[in-house]
Amino acid sequence: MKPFPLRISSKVRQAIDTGKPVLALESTVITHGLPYPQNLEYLTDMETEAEKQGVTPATICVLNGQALIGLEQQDIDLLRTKVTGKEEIMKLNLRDLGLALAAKKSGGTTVSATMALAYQAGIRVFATGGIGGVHRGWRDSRDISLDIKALSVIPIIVVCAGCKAILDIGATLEALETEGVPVYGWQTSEFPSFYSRKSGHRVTQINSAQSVVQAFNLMQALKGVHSGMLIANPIPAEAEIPFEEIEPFIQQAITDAKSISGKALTPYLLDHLAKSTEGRSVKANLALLQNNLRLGAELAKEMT
Ligand code: PSU
Ligand code: MN
Repeated sequence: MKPFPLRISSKVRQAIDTGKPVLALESTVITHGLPYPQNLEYLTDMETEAEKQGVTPATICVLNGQALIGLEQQDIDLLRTKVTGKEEIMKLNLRDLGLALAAKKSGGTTVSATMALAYQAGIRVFATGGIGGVHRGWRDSRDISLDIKALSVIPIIVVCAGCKAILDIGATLEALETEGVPVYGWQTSEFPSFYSRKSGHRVTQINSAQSVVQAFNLMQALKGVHSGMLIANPIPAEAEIPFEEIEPFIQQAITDAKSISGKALTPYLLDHLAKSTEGRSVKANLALLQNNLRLGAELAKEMT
């Protein structure tokens, strides 16, 4: 079997070859998670911040049928034209990757797709905003993100700010347990809920990068186990939107989303929140992304 084709950027290639820390970043947050132009600002800010933290950033996406690990300037320019709405850009999860390449499509990669591609490239740490999970109303819709499955079969450490409060957080944590995914709270014993530091759900606390990497390596040493690991890093206190404040906006978004399902749901809800909170949710989103990048960088450095 031929290996899945990847195009690794020159900077990422060099870092991998010389054993320097590399941090994977996803791109659905750029194509479908944040509004324009904040999404493009995020892209450049993140790349700069990663370098500042001493890691090589590997933003992962699919452009014109090529799976990219790390972006060159021309890729950033191309992504820019695509997200300004001039061309079609898809939301690609893990199961979409084969056809996306075969049919020469372009798309942002979700957590599941980014994990798969990062693993192919030999990257072991990945920072995102929030993972997908079990949607509220899952009893009827059965909407459970492929991110959960990916975390159970791809050995990568994923740093997130918890799962979005638009989900059923308790059910998401239960699903992660069923799938054998270790979930740890970064210096907290409460699972954060993306915009808020709290959720009312308990997790095991972990306090140092060394403990994370040791625990991860020991899990990998268990024969037959290939699960990833989820590190939940609460949003910085100054950027937080308290649970009680954001909840009514979420309720409204879910009510208005009645006719929306499948892949379109998460982007719809995020967009709804951005509008109803007058940009406050976007600000919080950017703050937690940056915070996760810093922790991801620390873990990537510990890993090497
Ligand atoms: N978190 C954000 N914005 C996003 C997402 C997460 O702040 O856009 C994306 C991630 O890429 C995640 C995906 O993997 O949403 C989950 O989508 P779904 O619920 O359709 O599986
Ligand atoms: Mn879904």
